[in-house]
Amino acid sequence: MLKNKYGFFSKDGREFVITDPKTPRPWFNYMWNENYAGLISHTGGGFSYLETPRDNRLTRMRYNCLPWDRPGRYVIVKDSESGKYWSLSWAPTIDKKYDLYECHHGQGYTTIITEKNKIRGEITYFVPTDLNGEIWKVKLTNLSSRKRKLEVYSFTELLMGNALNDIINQPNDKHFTDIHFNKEHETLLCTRRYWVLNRKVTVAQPNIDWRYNLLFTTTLPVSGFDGSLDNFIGRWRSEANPISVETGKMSNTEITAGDPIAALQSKITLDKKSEIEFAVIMFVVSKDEKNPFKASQLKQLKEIKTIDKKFEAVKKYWDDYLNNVKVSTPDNKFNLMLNVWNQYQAAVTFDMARNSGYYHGGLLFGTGMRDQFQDILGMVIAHPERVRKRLLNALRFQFKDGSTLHNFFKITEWGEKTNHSDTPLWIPFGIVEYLNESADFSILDEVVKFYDEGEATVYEHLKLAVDFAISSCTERGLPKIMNGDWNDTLDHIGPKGKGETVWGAFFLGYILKKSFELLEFRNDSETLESWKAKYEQLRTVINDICWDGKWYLRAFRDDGSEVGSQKHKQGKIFINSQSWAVISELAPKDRADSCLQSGKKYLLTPYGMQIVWPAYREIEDNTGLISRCVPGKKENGAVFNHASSWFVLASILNGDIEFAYDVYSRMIPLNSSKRIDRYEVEPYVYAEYVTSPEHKTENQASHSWLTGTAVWMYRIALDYILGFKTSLKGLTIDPHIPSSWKSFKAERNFRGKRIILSVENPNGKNTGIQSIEINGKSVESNFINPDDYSEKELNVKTVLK
Ligand code: IFM
Repeated sequence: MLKNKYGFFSKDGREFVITDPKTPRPWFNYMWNENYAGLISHTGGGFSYLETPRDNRLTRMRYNCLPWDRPGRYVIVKDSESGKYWSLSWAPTIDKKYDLYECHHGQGYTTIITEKNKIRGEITYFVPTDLNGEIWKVKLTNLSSRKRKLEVYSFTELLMGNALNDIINQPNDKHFTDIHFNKEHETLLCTRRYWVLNRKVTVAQPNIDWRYNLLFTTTLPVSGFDGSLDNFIGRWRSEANPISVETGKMSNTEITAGDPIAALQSKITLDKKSEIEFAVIMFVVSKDEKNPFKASQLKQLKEIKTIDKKFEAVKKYWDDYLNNVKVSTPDNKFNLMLNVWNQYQAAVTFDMARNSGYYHGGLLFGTGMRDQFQDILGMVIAHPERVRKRLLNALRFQFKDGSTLHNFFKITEWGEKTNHSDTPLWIPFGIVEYLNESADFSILDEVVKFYDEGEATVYEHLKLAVDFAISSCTERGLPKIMNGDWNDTLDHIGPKGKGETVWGAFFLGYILKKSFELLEFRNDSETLESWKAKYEQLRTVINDICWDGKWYLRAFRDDGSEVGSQKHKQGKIFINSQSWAVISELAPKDRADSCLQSGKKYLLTPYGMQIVWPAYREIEDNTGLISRCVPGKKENGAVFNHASSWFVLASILNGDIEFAYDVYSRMIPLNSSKRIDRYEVEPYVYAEYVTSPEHKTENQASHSWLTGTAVWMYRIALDYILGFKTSLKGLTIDPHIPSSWKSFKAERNFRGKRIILSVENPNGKNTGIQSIEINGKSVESNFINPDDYSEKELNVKTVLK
């Protein structure tokens, strides 16, 4: 069984079950559909929002105060006879000892099971596929042999509007709240009479309405309610001991001002050994709906069978999603990640970007353009139609000169132009990957408006992005770094506009090369010729001036001084220049060998590859934030998993497959988190970084869930290790596996077909196909064009030589 001291993976891998609530940090999960989303911790913490966590936050979560992971979505049960009360999610009444505590984080739902005072509680939180809201389905079982009188308190602290404004202007913000109890429907109807949709922090107050009503209800008969946080909790108390729960008396306050809470009380009696099922439902409807109760078909929604159906639909959605890829290799942990958690995390990053998590408060970033065009890599296999929509939407944030906003916010459609040099180049990356998967070339002729003025086809948007990057090179032909590149913290290398990025040169080369197949397909020979020439020019300039003897430099400052050289005291070697030298195919073989060898020598840690070595210990104003960050963490020398995954890819491409797999395996969360009290964060998903040996908190991880690592680890495994390499024309089967694997099987959907691959490796090889058979017939090439086959399933059998 795959486990650690706080929990284990269920047998089918679909759940991580936490058995001790006192985890080192709150361990989160997500529940969401295309519009409505929430994060949910193993103690019921987390917040919900509609469309965007900054401008349309529905419930509160406090980031900068103790106790952490508060507030949340709580159901407190009270024994009316003894007066004892406890939470069905352990928090907020955490001082109580439970006979059983289990939190099951699954895909799109979290179930917390507790036993306390001879009452078993099972609470399942989920967001239905077809509701702008969430459901907390509860089952209570009386385990005792006497009748029990219980009170049930369901509550969540509301925000309803702009979460940034809630932090900076709450004392004024609270004069616009409205919460009323509708007796007929036993439902709290909650709203706010204004909405701050400012693009930045400003004293200007817009004169507009929050467009929604939020409904909070339960399927149980309601015996009391509260819309006032102050009255429900009471003076000098907290969620852990609300006065209303303690006294059993709800104040039935409807508010027209004040801090809002949605709290309902119900009273139930449970015969001995009997059980009851009920649900708490929270959702939003547009104020355009004159009768929100009718619009939401509340009556039907409140039926348990409707709720069960909605939960089944969530489960089916995830069964279908995960079914797109199935693997069975000799490495259980690899299988578990690929079959469930890595695929799932890729779906989370697709929808949450870097914008809503325990480590991403949802106030600052919105959706990053660079992140967005990578985050499609997972979802594109399961739902290319969603990716199509996403690409078309994101392209609206490009300018007519080919440059882009760096990030954008939904609803306000505002973002910042930060002039990071790499950002526009992720546009072609995402479009080509979409085409590789879907072969939907029609997208190229869609017309999309620019953020400033005018419009162009998707194909033109793509070319403009590349041409903008080419035109942003210095006289000697390297890309200007401008305000940074993929590494956000190399942000003061070129303030005068002369500094150059060596990684950016490799990346530009990679994007050019990646586009050649498309240019050929479009018969765009003029562009092809000029981009090929640029690619060759990059090869020359990079190899003339960016080689440091044993590895490639990272950048040149405005004054021409180097970054990332063996001459330096700190920041001698940066990972990305080495890995992308290989990925871009711009390094000659001897240099590819040497730079990867150097990476291996200086950057390898027990948890993966560190991003730079040695970490900066002295501040370098002319390098950037990297040198102000503590050594060993974040971009300053951590095992930055996203970058580490690229080193794995480079090692595969350069033929060092045993090493590549070794690093891949070190990075798998269950391996890097072996010392879980040190590692701290969720062991079922990748974290952005793991502290390297350069800091005394070595192995502590942070920023779990929302990282580009998710899609890259997924696709490196699928495309390169298992060997399903997609291209515009089809699929090439080319595995790169550890020699210890005697065989493996893997399946993936591709352009309407199921490709079922089984690989035998009798001679303990890493790669190289000896023979290949498709549906019983031997074939010459390992390239598959699915259109050549009428069958739905392609059984591909191969042997490594
Ligand atoms: O590349 C960035 C990413 O866009 C956001 N997280 C940090 C990365 C490295 O700086």
